[in-house]
Amino acid sequence: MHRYAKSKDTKAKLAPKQKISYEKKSDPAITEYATQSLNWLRKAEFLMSAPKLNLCVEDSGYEIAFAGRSNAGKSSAINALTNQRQLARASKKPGRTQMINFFSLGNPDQRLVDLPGYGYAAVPEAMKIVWQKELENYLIHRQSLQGLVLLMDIRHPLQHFDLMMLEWAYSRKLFVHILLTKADKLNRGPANKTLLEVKQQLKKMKLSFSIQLFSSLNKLGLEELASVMAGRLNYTLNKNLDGIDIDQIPLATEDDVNE
Ligand SMILES: Nc1nc2c(ncn2[C@@H]2O[C@H](COP(=O)(O)OP(=O)(O)OP(=O)(O)O)[C@@H](O)[C@H]2O)c(=O)[nH]1
Ligand SMILES: [Mg+2]
Repeated sequence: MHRYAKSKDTKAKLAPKQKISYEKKSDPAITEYATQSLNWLRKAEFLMSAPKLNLCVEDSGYEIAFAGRSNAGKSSAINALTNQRQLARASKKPGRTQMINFFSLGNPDQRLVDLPGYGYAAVPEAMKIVWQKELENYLIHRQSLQGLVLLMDIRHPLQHFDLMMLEWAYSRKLFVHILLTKADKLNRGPANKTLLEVKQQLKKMKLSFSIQLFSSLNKLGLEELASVMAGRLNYTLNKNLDGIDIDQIPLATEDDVNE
C-alpha cells in the first residue's frame, strides 16, 4: 500500500457525518383517510339482532363481520372503534353476545356485524353445534359480506375455532383482517414476536389477509382498523381534502396487504 494512502478507517473518520433518520414519515393523505374513517365509524347505530341467518337484515349493500372466540374482545373492539361505550355490550361474563347484531354506519347499506362468540363453556354442546351451523351459514352464504375481522386474544392465537373460520373464509375467498387483541397484556417485544409468528402461519394458508396488534383498553390500532374497514365497505371520502388528491394515493398491492 502507498505510504500516504489513507486507510479506510481514516477516510471514514474524515468524511462529514451524515445524519440518518429512521423515523417513518406518515403520509398526510393516508392519515387523513384514517381520521375520516374513524369519524365515519362513529356514526354507528344499532340496527337489529337476529338469532339466525334467515332473520337477518336484507342481504344487500356491504357489511363487515367481527368474529372470534368468546371473550376475544369483539364487543369491546366495536365500542372502542365507534367511540360508544355501550353500542355492543361488552361483558366480564363470556358468551354475552348470542345473536347476530347489526349496526349501520351512516346508512343501512354499510354495516358492521357483531357475531356471537364461539366456545363459551357454559353453553350446552347441542346449542354450540346449532350456533356453529348458523355461523357457517352466515359466512358461506351472506352476499353482502365484504370481509371478516377475526379477533384473537394475543396470548392464545390460532385456536381450533379460528382455524375453522379461516377455512370458511378461504373457501369463499373472503378477505380476513386479523386483530391480535388485548395487546396491552404483553410488552412490545413479545407482542411483535407473536405478530410475526402468526403472520408466518397465515401466509402458509394462502389466505388474502392483513393483521395488526390491537387493544381496546389502550386504543391501540384503531386508525389502522378503521382504514381497512372503510376500504372494504367502499366508503368514499369527501374529495375536497385540503390540497390532497385522494386519487393520487397508490392503491395497496397484495404485498402491502400481506406485510
Ligand atoms: N386488557 C384488556 N382487556 C380487554 C380488551 N378488550 C376486551 N377486554 C376484556 O375482555 C373481556 C371480554 O370482552 P368482550 O368485548 O365482551 O368480548 P367478546 O368477544 O365480545 O365476548 P362474547 O360476547 O362472549 O363473544 C371483558 O372483560 C373486557 O373488558 C383489551 O384490549 N385489553
Ligand atoms: Mg360480545
